[in-house]
Order: sequence, then structure tokens, then C-alpha cells
Amino acid sequence: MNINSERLWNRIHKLSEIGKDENGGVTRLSFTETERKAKDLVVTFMKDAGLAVREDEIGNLIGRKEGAIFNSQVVMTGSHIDSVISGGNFDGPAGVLSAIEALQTMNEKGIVTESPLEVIVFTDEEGARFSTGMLGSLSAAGKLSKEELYSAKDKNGVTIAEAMKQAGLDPELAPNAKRNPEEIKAYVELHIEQGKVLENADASVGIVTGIVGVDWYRVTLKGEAGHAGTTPMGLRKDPLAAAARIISYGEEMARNEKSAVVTVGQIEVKPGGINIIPGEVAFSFDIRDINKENMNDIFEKLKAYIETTCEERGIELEIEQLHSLDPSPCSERIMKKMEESFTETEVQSIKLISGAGHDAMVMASITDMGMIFIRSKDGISHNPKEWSDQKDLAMGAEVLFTTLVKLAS
Ligand code: HGY
Ligand code: MN
Ligand code: MN
Repeated sequence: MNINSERLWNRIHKLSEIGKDENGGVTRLSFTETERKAKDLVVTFMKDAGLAVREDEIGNLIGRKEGAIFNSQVVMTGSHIDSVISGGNFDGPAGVLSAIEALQTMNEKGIVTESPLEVIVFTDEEGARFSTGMLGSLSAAGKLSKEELYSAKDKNGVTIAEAMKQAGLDPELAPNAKRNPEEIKAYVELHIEQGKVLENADASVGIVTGIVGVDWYRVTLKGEAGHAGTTPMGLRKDPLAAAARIISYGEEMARNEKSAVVTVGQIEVKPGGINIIPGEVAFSFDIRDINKENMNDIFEKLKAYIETTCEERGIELEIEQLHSLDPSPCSERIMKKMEESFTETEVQSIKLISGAGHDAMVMASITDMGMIFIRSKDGISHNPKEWSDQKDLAMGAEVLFTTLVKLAS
């Protein structure tokens, strides 16, 4: 094995100390003090690895290793270190720290590839604070509208732009984070699988063939607040009762789907008194599938059901799309290099689809993209119990190292 498994494992645990919360999970939201501390720690790892470090205008952290041919296209690798609320220690950091380990190993072994290599830590992949997501990779791909920085708000009403300013960034300069696609040769991301395919196959590492599309919506239903005791059932305009039917309908529809999934992760009830019929309810829908037409078809059916239910109950409705990422196939060229790397590292090569969204799906819009998955214990993620074994992480980092050397040579 070329990479240093102990060093990588120790870095995962050092990083997991930053943002540890009372449930034993980690909460590192974008543009917060906690995230700044995590980035500062990663900067020290990048410097120890011998990389030239910079931070771009949206807060992406970049560690660069020069190649033999100056100004040739760069091979990029990385992931994120922001987390969901009370998430696990591997979702994001596994990819960032494996990437740093791979480049540090190249430097220590005196390996100079033709192309330069960059490790990138993307800002706000999860969207946990502002319900948007992929902020850093969308900026790098030139797909982030500056308006979104001034409109998306966190639960305290702070916009992304205000949060950026508090973090010492100028939102007006955010578009400068856009990368020139011609300068990029490939993007490869190592990530935990967050599912059970590798565990069921008793495999450490897998090659991702494609990433599902992800659409996020917010549904707001406005009815009439009223007295829980004196308002007859037939005279109510109860948005929460309507929401309950709509959420069950969405779940029922998804249960009959082959691969699509539909999730309601957020719901807010106003005014929220035990003895008050709610006046307003807002809830989220997360719709995913590898087939975009199917995602649209599911949304259309959901929208029709929402409209009928609200019509029958005299409820006003608003549906807002918060986020939309198309399904992204992985590059055949990169998968082939990964296959060769698997053979050299003697790991069995399992191919699988990613049910989770990643910065890689955004980078796929500007360059050839590939992903390596490592096994997740019990398929658990977005949960403090998220876990990957040291040997699986090391095996994944070794395959990443070999793949990057191939792609950059
Ligand atoms: O939502 C996702 O799939 C990813 O964790 N951002
Ligand atoms: Mn995640
Ligand atoms: Mn992730």
C-alpha cells in the first residue's frame, strides 16, 4: 500500500472533533465559526502535504500540486467538510482527506505527474443551513446565480450573502470562483456509499457508474387558524390535515416506484399551539431518481394531488423549487482507469449507482467525472452512527491515489 493509512485515519478523527455535538454526531454548517475552524485544520493538512493552498471567492479551499508540464489541464479531486445537522464523521471528510493523503503520498515518493493536481474542499455541499446546497461546486461550474446568495435564508433569516460577509467573503465577487472548463482534465471524488450495496457484496470499494438527479421543493399551505374546541370539523381550513394527506400520498406513490425515492425532511407548523387549528404549514419534498423524466412525472402527479386536496379544503398553496440537479453519468474513461487501479490494488470491482447527491454531479457539467465509494457500516449516513472501517478507507484512498496518478500522467 502506498498511502499512509494511520495518518489518514488520525486526520479523520482530528477533524471529527470540530463541530461534535451532544448526540455524538457532527454539525458544521457553512460560513460558521465551526466550519472556519475545520477549514483551518484542513489547511494545515494541505500544507503538511506540500500543497500550495488558496481559498476562492465562494470559500472553496484549494490545495495544488504542480505538474511537469506547466499550465496543462488540472486533475481535480475533493469533496466537502460541511455537514448535515447532527451528521456523521465520514460524509465529505473521507473524500477530502483521502485526496490530501493521495497527493502527499505522491510528494513523499517524488512522483511528478505531467498534469497538476488539485484537492478542492467545496463550500456548502449539504445545503443544511440555507436549504440550497452544492454552493461551492455550482460556483466553480459557473451555475450559481448571485441572486440566490441574497435570497436564500437560514432559519434566523440570515442570507447567504450576509453569512459570507460575516465569514470575511464578498458575495459580489462570488462569480470569480467560476473555473474555466478547458483548464480541467477530470474530477474524481471519493465518498462513503451511504447505502448497503458494498456491505451486501462484502466489498471495501466500488466504482460509481452514475449519480441520481435531486429535486428539492418547498410546499406552503395557508388555511385558517382557529379554536380547536369550538370549530366543527366540516368548517375547518386545516393546512396540517391537508399536508398529512399529501405527505402520505407522496410516500405511497414512491413505494410503488422501482428506483425513485420521495422524502419529506422538514415541516413547520404555525402558530403551533396544541389547542389551535394551524393557520400555515410549510414542508419540503426531496425527489430523486436516475431517470429525470420519471422525476418530473412524480412531481406532476404530486402537484396535481396537492392542487385537488387544497381545492377541496379551501387551502391556498404555494410550491417553490429550491434546488434541481440532473442525473449525471460517470465518465467511461475515468471508470476504465479505476478498473485498472482496482486490478493493481487487487480489490474486487463492484459497480453501483449513487442514491446520494454529490459535488461530482455538478462537476460533471464541466469536465469528465468519476466517483469511488467506500463501504458504509449498515448503510447508515446523515446520522451520528455513520461509520467506515479504517481498512476500507485506506483501500479507497489507495485506489484514488493510483487513479489520480494514471489520470495526471
Ligand atoms: O443530499 C444528498 O444526497 C447529499 O448528502 N448532499
Ligand atoms: Mn451528505
Ligand atoms: Mn456528502
